[in-house]
Amino acid sequence: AGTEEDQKFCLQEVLDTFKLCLSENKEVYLEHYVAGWRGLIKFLNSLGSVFGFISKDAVNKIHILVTLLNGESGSQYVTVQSMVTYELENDLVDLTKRGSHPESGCRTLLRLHRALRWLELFLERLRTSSEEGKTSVMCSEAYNESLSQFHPWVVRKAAGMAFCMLPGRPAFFEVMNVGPAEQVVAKLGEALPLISEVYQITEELYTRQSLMDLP
Ligand code: 1Q0
Repeated sequence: AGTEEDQKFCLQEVLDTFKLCLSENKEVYLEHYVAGWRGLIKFLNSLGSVFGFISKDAVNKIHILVTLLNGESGSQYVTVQSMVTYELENDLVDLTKRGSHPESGCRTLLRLHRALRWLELFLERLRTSSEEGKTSVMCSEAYNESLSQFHPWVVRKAAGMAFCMLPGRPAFFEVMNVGPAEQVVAKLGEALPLISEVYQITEELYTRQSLMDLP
C-alpha cells in the first residue's frame, strides 16, 4: 500500500490541476497549487531514490501548506491572496529573520514558487529540444538560471549530481504517460502558459507585498 506520492504519474493530471489553480478573478487556489506539486512529486519519485532529498523537501513543504489549509483557520487559506492577507494582518510571518513563525504559509509557498520558475524553464527547454537533447543539461541550465541562487553550495552540488542521473529524453517522455513524443510536446505546450500564469500572478503579489526575501 503506497502513499499518493508513489502512484503513477500522468502529465494530463498535472495539466488539469494547474488549470484549476486560477479563479475567475485570477486568484490562485492553494488546494490546486498543492495538488499540482503532488503530481510533480509523483513524477520525481518514479525517477528513483537519488531524487529523494528533493522530493522529501517538497513533500515537507506541501505538508505544511495542507496542514494550514485543513487547520482552524483553513478558510483564510483558500487562495494564495487570502493567505498573504491573513498571515500579514495577523503577524504570522517572520519578515526579516527566522523567529516565532519559521513555517508560515507565505515563506513555505515562496520556496515552491521559486521552484515553479525552475519548472517553467526546464519544461520550455524540454518542449523545444531535439530528440538527442540531454535532459540533464536542460535541467541544470534551468536550475542555474533560477533556483540555484537561493541554495547554498552543498545543495547546488547535490542537485547537480542528481541531475546527472536523469534518464534521457525518450525515457523521460515515456514516464509522462501521454503517448508519443509529439503528443508530449503538445501537452507541454498546453501546460506551460498555465504554469507561467500562476507563476506571474504569485510573483506580482509577492513583489507588491515585499515578500520576495522571506527567511
Ligand atoms: C526532474 C528533476 C527534478 C529536479 C528538481 C530541481 C530542484 C532541485 C532542488 C534541490 C533542493 C532540494 C533540497 C532542499 C532545499 C531547501 O533548502 C530549499 C529551501 O527551503 P528551506 O526551508 O531550507 O528554506 N527548498 C527548495 O528550494 C524547494 C525545492 C522544491 C523542489 C521541488 C521539485 C519537485 C520536482 C518535480 C519534478 C518535476 C519533473 C518535471 C517533469 C514533469 C512534467 C510536467
